[in-house]
Amino acid sequence: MKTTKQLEKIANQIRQDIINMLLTAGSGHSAGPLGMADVFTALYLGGIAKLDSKKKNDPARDRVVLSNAHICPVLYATLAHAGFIPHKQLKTLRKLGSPLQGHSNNHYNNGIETCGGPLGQGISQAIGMALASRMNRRGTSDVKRATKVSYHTWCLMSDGELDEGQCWEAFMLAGKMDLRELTVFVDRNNIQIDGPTEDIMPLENLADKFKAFNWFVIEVDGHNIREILDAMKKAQSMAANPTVIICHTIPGKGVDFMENKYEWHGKPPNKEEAKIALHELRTLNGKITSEHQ
Ligand SMILES: Cc1ncc(C[n+]2csc(CCOP(=O)(O)OP(=O)(O)O)c2C)c(N)n1
Ligand SMILES: [Mg+2]
Repeated sequence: MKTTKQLEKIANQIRQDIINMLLTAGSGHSAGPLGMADVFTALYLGGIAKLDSKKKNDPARDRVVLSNAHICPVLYATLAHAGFIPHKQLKTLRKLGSPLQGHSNNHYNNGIETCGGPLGQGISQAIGMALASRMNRRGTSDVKRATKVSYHTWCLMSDGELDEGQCWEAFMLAGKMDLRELTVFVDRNNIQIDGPTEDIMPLENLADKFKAFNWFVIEVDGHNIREILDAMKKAQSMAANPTVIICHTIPGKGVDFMENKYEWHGKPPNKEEAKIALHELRTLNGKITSEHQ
């Protein structure tokens, strides 16, 4: 079991990997991946979710669905740190023939469960997986009679993604089915492709919206790994409702000139910018301390 401090250091290394990958690729998304590094670290390396690179085809493994698949650099870097893919593969991001394309896909038996890209669709896939978990356990298609769960499904979504109407149809179904086998992380970073979410399509009060759909809501500081892990534990032990963990994050986290700037939604750093970013992250790495050891 890793300490919080060790996890924080890994998250920082993942951020450095993201910068290097994007620089080499010459295209891709910066803000979302940097902002979600702590959540991905907690998810894959925090010891709560059943995700083990040695058991990547185990039917009882937990499922992860990346619905906002444009942030896949953070998924790839985390998979490397969790032993699912070789670290040196990261530099093939977006190259012809590489398993690591600009949006994630599941053709390579490397722990990635779904293809992504079209926002709003991953949540429906995740609900299908969560329902399948219940049916498998019971050996019945009567999902309402199920009592125990065989695996948990973790779905990652973004705030701009919630503008897709399909999400709300899916949330309604998960609420109706009391889908406790499902947890959604929403990257609440307040930006989307063209600007601040509240200017483009206001989402507030987001927590109340989910509650109205019969979801259990937890809000966390998306950069506090201890808080994220505690929320995951709570979500796993739910008796009835599906859980949403609203993760308040800073887009571009860790790189001063990228933080909170929607302009970094979909562009990579150039050479000079990458140098500054890496210097900042490396300096931070030396300073990481945590109250929760
Ligand atoms: C169905 C669909 N419509 C549009 C897009 C193009 N698109 C990609 S990312 C994005 C912005 C979504 O906002 P968010 O995920 O919150 O951005 P971030 O916080 O990661 O910068 C859009 C519109 C898409 N991938 N899928
Ligand atoms: Mg966003």
